[in-house]
Amino acid sequence: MVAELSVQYTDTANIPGIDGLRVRGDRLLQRLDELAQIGAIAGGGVCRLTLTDADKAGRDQVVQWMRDLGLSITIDGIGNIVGTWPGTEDLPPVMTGSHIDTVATGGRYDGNFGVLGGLEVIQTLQEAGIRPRHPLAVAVFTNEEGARFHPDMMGSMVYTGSLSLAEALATTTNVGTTVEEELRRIGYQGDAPCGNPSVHAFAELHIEQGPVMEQDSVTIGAVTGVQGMSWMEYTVKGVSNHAGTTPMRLRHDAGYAAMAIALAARELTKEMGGNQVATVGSIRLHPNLVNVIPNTAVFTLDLRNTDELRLQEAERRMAEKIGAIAQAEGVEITARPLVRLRPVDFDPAMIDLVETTAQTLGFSTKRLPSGAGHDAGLLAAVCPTAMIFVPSVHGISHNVKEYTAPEDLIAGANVLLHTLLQLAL
Ligand code: HGY
Ligand code: MN
Ligand code: MN
Repeated sequence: MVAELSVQYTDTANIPGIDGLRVRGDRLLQRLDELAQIGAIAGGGVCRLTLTDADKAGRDQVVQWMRDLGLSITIDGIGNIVGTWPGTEDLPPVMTGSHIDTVATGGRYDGNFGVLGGLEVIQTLQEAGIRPRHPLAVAVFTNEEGARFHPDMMGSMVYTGSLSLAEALATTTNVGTTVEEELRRIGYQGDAPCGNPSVHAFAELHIEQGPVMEQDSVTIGAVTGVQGMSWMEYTVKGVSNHAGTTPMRLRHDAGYAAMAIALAARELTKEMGGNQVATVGSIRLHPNLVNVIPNTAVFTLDLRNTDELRLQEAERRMAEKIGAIAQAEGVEITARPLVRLRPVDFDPAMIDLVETTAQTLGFSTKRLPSGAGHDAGLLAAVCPTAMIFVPSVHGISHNVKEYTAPEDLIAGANVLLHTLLQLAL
């Protein structure tokens, strides 16, 4: 889906004192390090699952930094935090930001880099005495990861109106708590309206989380869009029996069926080729005992593709494979959709802006789609949107070993600074 919107922006090259402006890289790295201490886990990673105490502590820290910058802070009904620095004119804000919730084995840059990069840009402009016409806003979207409560990008879905607040608040985990209960518990259920935002343009700074930029030795990614994703949860019902006495021909093994489906998903990616990906990331067996044939398996299947028709084909072919496996093993399989997002194409003028801004600053660039989901994928429906990528070492992410070189982080923040300036001046 190409955003029908397009954006005008100011060429700032001839504005005195602008083109030499750079962020304070040391301060950005310092904040990244400080935020990473909240929910720190062994190996240098971070566990700040959404709406947990660690997420609250991270939110409190970012809100404090926003207060220190004198931003006006709003919190909406799903807990999205927006810190705004007023412009010289009462115009729709130019927005940046991302998320600070992480997966359980997360790195310190995924999401956090986009939020702290936005704060660094505002502080740099404040210190330079440059106040743009448009307000500048930094958003912290709730539950981008979707690791504890599905779907992912929940906060930006509600912010842009593609998921109702009521539906999001009622979402439960498999241990019974709801999003609303957890938001209240950590004190982040706000009253700012959500669902119909007025944003001039949105640019998200993020690590690539994949190997492409490193392979091509590129510093800045001008992201063309976000691939589509389909998350399903399957529940397999079989028959528990003795692992030793039950002949194979009499088994209805829920665990075997689930794992056969995982194998079939891998086979499907080989059959389809291209950039079709498939992941069975979580699986629970019951009774989960060494000598009992499982009667229940609950697992998730994450399918993604940059092409909507290919993603639909993958979904269709997996449904056929699952039906055949269920019939052969004599088990019952029910499916629960968790999230379904079509591929998104970013506004061409915004992609051009990121690319030319990075090249003007002297950085190598590459255009590429995002393999990961992002809040920008939702903002693209309501305003001209872009993403700025920096490389991930060895393409690792959602892993404590996630790492991006400091010079690349600072390069990305400087591209964000000048991209936002051209949109907001
Ligand atoms: O799953 C994703 O791509 C994102 O990290 N939520
Ligand atoms: Mn992210
Ligand atoms: Mn992530």
